Amino acid sequence: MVLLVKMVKPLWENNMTPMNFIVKSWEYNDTGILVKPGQVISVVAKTGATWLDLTTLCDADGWNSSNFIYNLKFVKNSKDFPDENFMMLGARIGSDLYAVGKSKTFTAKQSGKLELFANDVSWMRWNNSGGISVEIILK
Ligand SMILES: [Ca+2]
Repeated sequence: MVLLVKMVKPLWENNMTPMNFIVKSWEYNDTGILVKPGQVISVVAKTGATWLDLTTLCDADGWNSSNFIYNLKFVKNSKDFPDENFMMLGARIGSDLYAVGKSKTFTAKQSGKLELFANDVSWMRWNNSGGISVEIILK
């Protein structure tokens, strides 16, 4: 009898970076990367990459408006990052959020899966479309 044993290793032990990934604008995207506390992560959006918030085209830095509706407290506080632009690229590891925008290097505070998403009001992701290509580098 032959037993096949598959060794499962956390991704941080593998030499898998840089990794290309497309962040879909309407959901939290699981990159499949597990990180540990202290892990240094760089996320860089592809130059010129854009996505849409209904009809507003923007890049990974997102868009902002002085329109009072977008600045109502209950609207702002329903965003992942209340004080950051709509559609700014963000990262999440467990309960920790990291503002990314077009490019950011940050250090994980806890272990968990690395998720990427567009900063938006939780009930208004449905009108987002497109995805932004990013390069993820674990250091
Ligand atoms: Ca939206």
